[in-house]
Amino acid sequence: MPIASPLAETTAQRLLSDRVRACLGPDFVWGVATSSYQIEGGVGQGGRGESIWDRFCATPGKVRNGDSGRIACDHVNRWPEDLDLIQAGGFGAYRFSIAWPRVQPDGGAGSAGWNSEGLGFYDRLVDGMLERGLAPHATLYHWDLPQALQDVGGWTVRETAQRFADYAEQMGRRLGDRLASLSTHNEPWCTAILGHLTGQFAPGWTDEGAMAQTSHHLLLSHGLALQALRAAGVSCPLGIVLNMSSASAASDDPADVRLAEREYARMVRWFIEPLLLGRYPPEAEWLAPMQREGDMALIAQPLDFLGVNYYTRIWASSQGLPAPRPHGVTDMGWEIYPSGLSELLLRLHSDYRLPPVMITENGMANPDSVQAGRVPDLARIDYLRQHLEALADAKAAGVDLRGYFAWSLLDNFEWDSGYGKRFGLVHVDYATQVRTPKDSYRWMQQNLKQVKQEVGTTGAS
Ligand code: IFM
Repeated sequence: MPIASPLAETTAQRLLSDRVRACLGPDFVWGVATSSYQIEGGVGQGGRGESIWDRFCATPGKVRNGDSGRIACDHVNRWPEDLDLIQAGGFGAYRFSIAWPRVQPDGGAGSAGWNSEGLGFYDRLVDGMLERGLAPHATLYHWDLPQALQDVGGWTVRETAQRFADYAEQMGRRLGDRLASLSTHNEPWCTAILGHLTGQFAPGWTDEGAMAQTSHHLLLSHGLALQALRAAGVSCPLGIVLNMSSASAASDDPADVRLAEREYARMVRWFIEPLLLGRYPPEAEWLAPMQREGDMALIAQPLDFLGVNYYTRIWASSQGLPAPRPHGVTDMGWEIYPSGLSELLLRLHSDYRLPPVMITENGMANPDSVQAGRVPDLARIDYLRQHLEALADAKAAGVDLRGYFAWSLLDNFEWDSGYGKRFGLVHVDYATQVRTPKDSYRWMQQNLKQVKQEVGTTGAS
């Protein structure tokens, strides 16, 4: 699909600097990311089972406007057009997720078995990427648990971890030889905290014990899945995606410093230390999930890569003082804090022996609209540019950074915010499903064109 690049000159002048391009090329993976429930639609069709998000959305008061993923971006039907957009943007990779209830409608809780229509959809999607020269990076769980598993306890019961490993193995056998990477979970923090403590996300629980048990079972399911995938001979790189933030204390006051460390332990260390060190951080012993002997060793399977999703920082003020926010906030109300990305990566790099890292999500919500055929989302261009600069800083300082995926390819269903927040590089008119590339898409397209030309002239592969 030909997509012209009429970028305004002012915007074009703000392309990535030579330093950043040099640092993030030539083998760097440039991609865009989405997730199944947020874009696919096709709910209740093609043998797909019910997911916890279908149920949550149907519960009055849970999602803004009563929105749901029933149609979303109609990606189940429009995927060829969406892959064309990724290719035309100059990206080399696509991070997507598999809807568990589409391929195994009851998650293994009953006798439904595997859904050939759902499996066929992902076969075609992956082949479609390969035909367009896009590297497929799949995630197995981006929050759409089969409702049938929720009905028997969901992530609070240990059995679900084994169900997940069975599902992982099946998908690995089916797609593994065509994937560039396979991640088990996306942002287990969100499933545990937002799904089981604050109730903001499906399944909408507000129970601290359930939250702790869920986080343990998510990690356990990751370890069991990696074991099963490797035993089945799946050879693509295997990893997990964590959402992480740097933490800033509002002042040198020990109370602020302690608070920053506590929040960082709860968000970052609680998940990464079981994975990399085989134990929970002692500072977070307030959470005491039930575990069995050997669980921690199971969780700490070798990782081929770590996916990091970064959006904003943690601001810690024991006095409740607001963050200064010199770069402003996004439409989600999240502070824009680009240097937090390099601060986070450098801290991880100094605290642990990290596997290769990919930034698997980064982006912003902006109140975008189509104006005379264009979407002038200059704020997003600034956001991307500043975060890519921070990324180059971290890479230059020694972090083994392999790739960057912008969140998101398309405007999509933003969970409890429904369709009220737009994260896409491409605008979606939900009434007509018309896709309009935003200026940020064209900006990325120009940068990637330049990166490719430079690679061509240096002869790098
Ligand atoms: O839309 C979400 C995505 O599903 C997970 N990471 C954060 C994004 C923005 O909120």
